[in-house]
Amino acid sequence: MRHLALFAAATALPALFSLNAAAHAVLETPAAAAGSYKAVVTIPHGCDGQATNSVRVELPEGFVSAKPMPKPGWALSIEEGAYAQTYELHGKTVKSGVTAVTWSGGDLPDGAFDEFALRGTIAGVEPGRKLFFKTVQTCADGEVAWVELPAAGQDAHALEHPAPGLTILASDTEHAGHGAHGDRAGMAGDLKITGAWARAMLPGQPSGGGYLSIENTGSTRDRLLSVSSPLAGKVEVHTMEMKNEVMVMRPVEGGIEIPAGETVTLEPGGLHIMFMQVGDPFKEGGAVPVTLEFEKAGTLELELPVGPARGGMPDMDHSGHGK
Ligand SMILES: [Cu+2]
Repeated sequence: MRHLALFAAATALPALFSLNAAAHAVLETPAAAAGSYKAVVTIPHGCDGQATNSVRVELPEGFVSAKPMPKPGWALSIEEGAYAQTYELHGKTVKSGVTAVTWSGGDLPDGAFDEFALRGTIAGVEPGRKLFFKTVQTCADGEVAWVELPAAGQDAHALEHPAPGLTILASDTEHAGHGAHGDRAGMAGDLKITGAWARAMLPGQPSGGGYLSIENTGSTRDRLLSVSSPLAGKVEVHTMEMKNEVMVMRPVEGGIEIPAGETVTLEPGGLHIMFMQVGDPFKEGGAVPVTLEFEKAGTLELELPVGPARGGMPDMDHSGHGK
């Protein structure tokens, strides 16, 4: 009965996603600007029905000073080496670091998915370029190698086993728009907006996601009251949670609090901006103008560059992962 009630309630919401098996290994956040980045590789299924026992992720040049996240039940091994380039990070010269990470000895059933995470810094990569995290999962009798790279001009979706890709966005000062309150791009009062992007939508898809971080550099709390865009009939801020293996999104009531001195991040799999009643699906490489309205800082207009459609939680790309 609880089940029925949940489904009845859920269908009344703007969107509902079931946890079906996704076809590809992807990065949870498939677009980011230079700076700190958490690479979360999602392994969507096993090898031909077999459980996955190890996962090796090769780190691309340009993702430096990386540290893997240990996983209970999995042994961690790290490969280190020299980078092709030398990086200046926080006043230090960085020439080498982790180049690959393997989580092994685990048991991830074919019918389940899991995430393998690393934190590092994106450096020395031009906006618009893509970094690829080649990933190989090994099972008892075989492996699945997510290592194919698209040729120039080729659609990565045409590949059978594409390597998880990360699109590098222009840094925020370059793409953020004009603050109504100040002369610094991406600033509204004490609030600083970074890492803003929107996900490309597929033809016929009526709604899409937007993501950004809001840092409150001031000493009083603020609140994001609303988001609007001329490209969407309706825009809401959503939370996302798992209920009985069903991903349910619901609008946040009363806005989002931005506590003093803290950063609130809207990202795939969590809080996000939901653009609804979108006439023309957002296309990768485009931009979505938005107006953020804050309780204290007032309004801020900025443009969200449109990143790739794929990536994110395997069930949340709104596409069903058809080929
Ligand atoms: Cu949503």
